[in-house]
This record gives sequence, structure tokens and C-alpha cells, in this order.
Amino acid sequence: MTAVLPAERDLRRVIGDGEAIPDGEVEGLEERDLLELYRSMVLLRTYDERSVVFHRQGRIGTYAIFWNHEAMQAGSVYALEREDWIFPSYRESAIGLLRGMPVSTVLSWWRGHPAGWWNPLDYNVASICVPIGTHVPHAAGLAWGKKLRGEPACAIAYFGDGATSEGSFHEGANFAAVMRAPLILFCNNNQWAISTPLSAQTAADTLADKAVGYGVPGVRVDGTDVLAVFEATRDAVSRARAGEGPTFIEAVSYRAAPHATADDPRAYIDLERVEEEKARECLGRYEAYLRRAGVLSDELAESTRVEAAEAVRSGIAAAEAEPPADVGLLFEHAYAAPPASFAAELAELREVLDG
Ligand SMILES: Cc1ncc(C[n+]2csc(CCOP(=O)(O)OP(=O)(O)O)c2C)c(N)n1
Ligand SMILES: [Mg+2]
Repeated sequence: MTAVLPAERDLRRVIGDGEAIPDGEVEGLEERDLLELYRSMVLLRTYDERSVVFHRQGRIGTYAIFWNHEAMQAGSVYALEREDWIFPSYRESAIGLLRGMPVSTVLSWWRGHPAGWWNPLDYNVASICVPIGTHVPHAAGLAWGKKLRGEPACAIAYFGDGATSEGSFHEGANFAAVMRAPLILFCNNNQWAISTPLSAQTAADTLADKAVGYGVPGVRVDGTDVLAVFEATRDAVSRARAGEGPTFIEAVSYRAAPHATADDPRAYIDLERVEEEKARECLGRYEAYLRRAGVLSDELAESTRVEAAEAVRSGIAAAEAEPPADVGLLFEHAYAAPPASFAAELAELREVLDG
């Protein structure tokens, strides 16, 4: 048995502030890795910002904004191998883009179109989980299965601070820990569960403290520092591959955008704090780091943004070019032997829609 360490208190950081706090470095990351991380963050940021516009234009449905969560997503995925499995929540809806999933697929998902359904085996990315925390046991089971088969892959489950209060989080975390399954429990602690603040969510000092109760290490990292997130996840991945079981990563940030396009946070959030967080948002911080390191030029920043904008532009065009789905799909796949009433209900629905 490995010893249970007390959870870390301090947030791990690599990126400085360009003034009093010096920049650090991550061993093993070369210039091309730093730029690949940058490209990933720009793609996610562009996807997210455009999606809010597409929602306002009525081109996608309700959308869960992940502005300022890009560092957590890009940094952690970069620490994985292609054979490792990703279990996203709605907050990580576009994480498949980092595995080569077309932009149109994710946009189709938000359009409620079947073109947004993908085969998880194509990308090793599970379906986007909307119920809070129910994917944690799925990820634990997949990770355990990999271990039983003697395969080297691990799994990562993304969930929020609110999810740590759910039974399914507990069941998944406990099961994975007992089985020493190769799982990374990645908690995006943006300090809000819609309008419920972290202080009303838990009486624990930190969410990483919960890891102690499962007998796994708990790591706290600045969630807006892409390099610190990468490093913490890389450590967790090597523990997982070495047979040492799960790691709980608490990536701390502050939600600087509404929970989703249907939310108006002005009623509950600390607006001054939001402005402070916007001023130190993760992409700008990383860009400044890369410029201080002499790795990023204006031309490269511009061409990266143009490339991402083009990918999202053609993604929405492709999503909108999909023919409308047949409403018969609503009635399929739920029953092996559908109830007799379905045929009449479908006929009625077609009549309503055609009329
Ligand atoms: C089981 C379940 N209960 C309630 C909800 C409604 N709900 C949607 S988002 C949300 C808040 C989740 O907050 P958190 O886990 O912190 O994730 P975040 O949205 O901040 O990324 C809730 C309660 C749900 N989707 N699933
Ligand atoms: Mg949250």
C-alpha cells in the first residue's frame, strides 16, 4: 500500500506575473510543445466565444460557456496519450477537438442534431455527461477494465466543485481507489455550481482534502496556469501507469462567465471578482508567458487565431448543412419492442410538423 499523503494546500504554479513572481519551466516541454498547448487553447477559446454568438443568433441551443477553463482542458489533455480515455462533463463539451473531432460534430451536439453523436471508440472520448457526476463511476469502471486487461491506458474524468457533493462522485472515487484503477479525478473548481458558492457546497477547507478520505493523493493547482495543470496531470498519469491508482486534482479558478447562456449571474456573483479574474484569464496569461520566453511573435499569434476562426466558421457551416433529423429517431433505440402506442404517436407528430 502506498502511504496516504495529506492533500496539498498551496496551488501549484509555473507561470509568473511578469513582475514579482518569476516564470518557471516544465521539464521535458520543448518550444513545439509550448506552441501546441497555445494552439489548443486558442482553438478552445475561439470555439467558446463563437458558440455564445451562435447561441444569440439562434443557431445552437443553450450552451455551457467554458471561457477561462481552457487551461485546465488543454493542459490536462496534453499530458495524456491517444489511448487514454476522456470522460467530459458539459463544461468540457469541446474537449474532443483536442483529439481531432470535427468542430461541426460538437456544434451539432449543441444543436440537438444526431450528427453530434460520435462513437466514443473513434476518439477515446466518452459522451458529454450532463447529469452531475454520473460519469465518474463510468470512468472508474473503464480504468479498472484497462487494468484487468493489462493495457497501459488510463482514464480522466472531468467534473466540477458541485459534483464532489454527489453520490456518484463518491462511488466512483472510492471504487477506483480501492481497485487502484488508473484514473485521474480532475475537479474543475470554478467555485460555483450555478448560483451555489463553494462555501455552501462543502465544509472542507479544500476539495483536495476529500482525496485523503479515499486514500489517494490530492493535488491543488492553479487552474488558469496551463503549464501547472499539465505538470500535475503528467504526475497523475505516471502514477496511474505505475499501478499506483487514482489521483485527485483540484484545479482552482473562478467562473468569469455565466454558468450557461440561460443564466444571468448578476443576481448572485461577485462582479468585482469577475473583473479581476477576467484581467488574469488563462489564455492572456499564457500568451504573456510565451512572449516573455521569446517563443510567440505577433505573426504567429495572429495566424493561430485566424486558423482557429476558420475552423469554427467552417464547422458551423457544416453543422448547418446537415439535413434535418427524422423525428422518428425520438422513438427509436429506447425499447427492443416499442409499445404499440408509439406508432400512433409518431404519426400524430408527423402530422403536426407537416401541418
Ligand atoms: C444530477 C444532477 N443534478 C442537478 C443538475 C442541475 N445542474 C446542472 S449544472 C449544475 C451545477 C454543477 O456545478 P459544478 O459541479 O460546480 O460544475 P460547473 O457547472 O461549475 O462546471 C447543476 C446542479 C444536473 N445536471 N444533474
Ligand atoms: Mg463549479
